[in-house]
Amino acid sequence: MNRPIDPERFPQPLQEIAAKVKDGVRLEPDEIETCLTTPHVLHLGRLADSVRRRMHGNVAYYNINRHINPTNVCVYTYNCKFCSFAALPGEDHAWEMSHEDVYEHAAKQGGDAVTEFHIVGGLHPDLPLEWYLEMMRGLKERFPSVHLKAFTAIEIGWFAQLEKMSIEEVLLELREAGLGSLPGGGAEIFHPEVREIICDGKLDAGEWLEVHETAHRLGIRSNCTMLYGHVEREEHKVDHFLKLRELQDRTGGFNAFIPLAYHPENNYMGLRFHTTGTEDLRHLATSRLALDNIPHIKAYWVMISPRLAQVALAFGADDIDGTVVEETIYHMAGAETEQYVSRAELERIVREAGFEPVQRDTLYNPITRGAMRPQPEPAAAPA
Ligand code: V47
Repeated sequence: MNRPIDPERFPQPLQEIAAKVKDGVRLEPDEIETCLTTPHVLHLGRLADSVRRRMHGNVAYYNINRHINPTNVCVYTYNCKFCSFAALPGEDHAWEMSHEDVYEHAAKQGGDAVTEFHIVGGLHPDLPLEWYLEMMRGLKERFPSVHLKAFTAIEIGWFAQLEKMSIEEVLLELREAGLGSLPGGGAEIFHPEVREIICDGKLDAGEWLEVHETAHRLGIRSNCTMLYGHVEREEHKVDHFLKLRELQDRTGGFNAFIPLAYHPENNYMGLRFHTTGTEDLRHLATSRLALDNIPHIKAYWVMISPRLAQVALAFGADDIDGTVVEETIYHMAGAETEQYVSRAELERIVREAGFEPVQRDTLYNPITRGAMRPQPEPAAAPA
């Protein structure tokens, strides 16, 4: 049930924001900053929940997916200080799958009917674009109905650089080989003050946004992310939200936003703290309020645990990602969550939190098992 908001019942710093949320008015930068810093997390959650219910009612989405990381060899191993996944060629923890390894990995799904392969990897210095095209064609041949959500903007930029091609040419070749959509990784924090510290030399904000804008123009949908909980300040995150919101106003091509909580183990950042539960909930709720034009906010259970993902459904999130099966990026960075959660368990988690689980495909079409279920209207961009 979506109870009406009464702004007067909110603590002072949130009253004007509550009035705007009630009327569906877009938040200004200073108001987004207030959301990011408020100690009144439950009140903030209440506001995010009212927006989430307006957009999606009582539905919470999940999918049956499988992560595949063909290689972790990456030329940016020393640039991306926060990354615990990457390795230089020849290092003990470096791996490179063959095409056959990828297909074998893809087939190890267990009993569930997978609808998505989420494929990302390092920037390998010796694997040409053709290697990836062949891999995609091979996957499509073996698993024709599975959506390939593959390659972050950073990988797309790397293919373009390696092959001396434009971003558009790379995307067209990948689409021809079976690419369905782009995942949201690699965005980190757009602001150059932060990028210089955590990922100097990597694709900058303009280039990341250009990859996604080009994809959207070609009709390829994508997700977007923000990595928080390290050296960034509030104004950097506000800037990040505004850049995503502005691109979405122009293209409408983002499906989901995923706030990513920094994990500190096994990397060169020199930070020791994990984010806290309230910090995670505040970022999820702020995302729902700030990104009024992005339809879905994902609480990625691998990162914040299935327990907190349940709570997140009442703090603005409407999606908990999927079965995942085998995750490396967060587990190499110290995540203590499971590698796999079954469909039955995802549904139990959602139901127990008071929401209605709906299995979706990558593009958020409900997967009907039995009666047809209508897709909720996407949120209209505010006037
Ligand atoms: O780009 C890397 C982040 C991202 C760490 O699109 C780290 O549906 C925290 O983008 N601590 C990859 N974060 C994951 C990602 C993603 C995940 C789930 C769903 C989707 C989607 C996308 O993970 C990287 C980087 O931003 N990351 N290292 C770390 N130590």
